[in-house]
This record gives sequence, structure tokens and C-alpha cells, in this order.
Amino acid sequence: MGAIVADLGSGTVGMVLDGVSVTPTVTDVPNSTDKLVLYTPPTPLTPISNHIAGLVYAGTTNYWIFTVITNVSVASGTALPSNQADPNARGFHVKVVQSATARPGANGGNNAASAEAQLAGTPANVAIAGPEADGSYILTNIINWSSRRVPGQTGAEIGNFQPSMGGPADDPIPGLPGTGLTGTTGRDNVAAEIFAYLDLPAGYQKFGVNGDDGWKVQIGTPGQTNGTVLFTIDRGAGAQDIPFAFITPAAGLYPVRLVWYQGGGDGNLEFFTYGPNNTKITVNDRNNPNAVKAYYQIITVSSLQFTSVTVSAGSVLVSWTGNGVLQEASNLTGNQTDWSDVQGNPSSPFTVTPGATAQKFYRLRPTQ
Ligand SMILES: [Ca+2]
Ligand SMILES: [Ca+2]
Repeated sequence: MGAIVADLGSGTVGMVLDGVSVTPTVTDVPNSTDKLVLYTPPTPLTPISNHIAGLVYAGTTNYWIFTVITNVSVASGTALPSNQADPNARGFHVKVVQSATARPGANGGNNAASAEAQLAGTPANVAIAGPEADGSYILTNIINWSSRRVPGQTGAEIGNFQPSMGGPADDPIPGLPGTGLTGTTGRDNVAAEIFAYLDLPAGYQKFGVNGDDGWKVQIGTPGQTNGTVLFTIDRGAGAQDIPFAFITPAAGLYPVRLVWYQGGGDGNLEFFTYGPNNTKITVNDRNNPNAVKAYYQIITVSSLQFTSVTVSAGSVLVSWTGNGVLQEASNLTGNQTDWSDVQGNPSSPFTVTPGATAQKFYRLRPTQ
């Protein structure tokens, strides 16, 4: 909970939560004499619970009430270590599908299940395939889409992020208009899966989507539809901010897929977080140090292992993958000193030269 206090000067400020005094942090608001007063409970408040907060300053207390928005707890073990983020893969893996006819299903096809069905191939896709091997697009910046920027469409900028509000211009939706679609059909009947590993701290994460029509956000890699749903709303409606929250049990890279769909009329999508003073920050904004970083792929650590041992023309050939040093032993007693690096640090494949000993053992030592 928080407040902005003007003209505090050298005065003190405090906060009260549900009748108990708490100690807020007080920081300067940039380019202002105002102060930002914030208090974050040590454990997240229960979803949908009601509270009374108070701001104490200048000899008085001003109270307000609030309700905690829904939040979902993400299971332990979901995240990958942050150091597996590929610094050369900032951005999103995006699959867009578009059809010549409306999605079948409830709410005129404007629901998450129908969008998943469309992503899986029904109704048939006519969107222009992206340059990736699987027909997807890689978007290396932010998600700030507007159907009005699709070639052939017109109209004003939309949402929180647009030049008149000091932000970037809206982007078109990749792959649109689909083959054979002209006029307004070029922006209709669309579904998209926007995937990234999001580098998140532990604790309470407040995100938001401004969209038209509806969307679902869930844990999962591309095409993985059974992960924990962080937020979903089935709607056929215009651009609107809808915040949602979830709790991460540990810091790390969380695989998140945002499934968005658009039926008819306008369509737009903005994906953002709420900063400490509720400032909206687009996910993966490279110009904002407070932005959540998105990565469309991780660094895969090559496993160190033997792949084959073969005998040919009196020689033994040992092969392996990964980065390691081949070690040898003539006898195994359980002692580390049994092992020594093979002379010359050979690379795979290695040809064993028959020697004086009747047996030889080999192993691989990681070079990390
Ligand atoms: Ca926008
Ligand atoms: Ca729409």
C-alpha cells in the first residue's frame, strides 16, 4: 500500500494497516518535491481480503479501505535459474493465427478455449508465417499491438503506451492480414500465443494487460496448455486495463504464455507490470531498468556423457559429447588418486592404444 505526500518537508510520516502501526519506506518522487510512502507486508495479504489503511502525517491520520485482488501461487520448482537466461535472446516467441471465419464457441468465439483451439488449427490458419522454423515470430522488444496498425487498417493510437502519453507508437500484429483477407477482415478472428521466460524476483508480482478482446496468462512453454493459469477472462470488449497478480516462491526464470484473441472490431494488446508507485512498465522495456526482462530462449547446458565405445581393427574408439576432460585409471580402489587426465587432453573420439595393463577405465571430468 502506498501514498504520495506533498510538501512533507522535514516532517515525519507513518502508516497504519488494520489498526497496527507499520513502518513505511519514504523515497523522493523523481523531478518533484513529493515523497513516495510505501509499505509492503512481509507476507502477501490473502486474496479478496478487505483492509483499512491509514497515512499518518501532520498530526492526523487519513484512512482508506482496499480489497486485495485475486492472486495465484506458482508451484515451487517452476522456475529455472536466472543465470540460464540467454542474454542474446531478449524478447518473445510469438505464434499468430488468423482465420477467415469466426472461432466457434461460447461468447461468439471470444473465449480462451476457442483461442486455444484456433492456435491448435481450428478454424484453419491463414496468417502469414513468421521467419522462425516453426512459423513463429521473434519480437525482441515489447508487446504494444494495435489492429489499427495492421496494413490496410487506420485509426488513432490506443491504450497506455502511445506517443501522446510519452510512450512508443503502437505496433502492427505480426502475420496480419492473413492470405486472402481484405478490408476489416484483415484484423478479425485472430489468436496469438506470446511466450517468454520472465526473470522474476520472489514474492508478489502485479501484472496487467490492456486488451481487446480477451486473454489468458499461464505458466507454460509454447504449446503447453496445462500449466497453472495465472489469470484468464473471457470477453468480447474494447481496450481496458485489467490487473492480475501471482506469487512466485523463488527468484528465477518463469515460462509464461499469454494467449490473446480478437474477434471483430478493434483489437489491441499491451503486456506490462505495475511498478512501485503503480507506474505501468511494459514487460521487456529495454529503456527502463525496472522492467521485467523477457527471454525467448535459455542457454541449454550440453550434457557431458559418453556416446559410444566401439572396437574396430584392434583399436578401441571412445566418443563423448559436452565439455570435459577424459580421465583414465588402470585400477579402481575407490580412491580419487586412481584417476589421472589422459595425456594431451584429447578430444572426442579418442583411440585407446593397447598398453601393458590388462584393463583400463575411462571417465569424463567437467571443465566448468
Ligand atoms: Ca498502445
Ligand atoms: Ca475486438
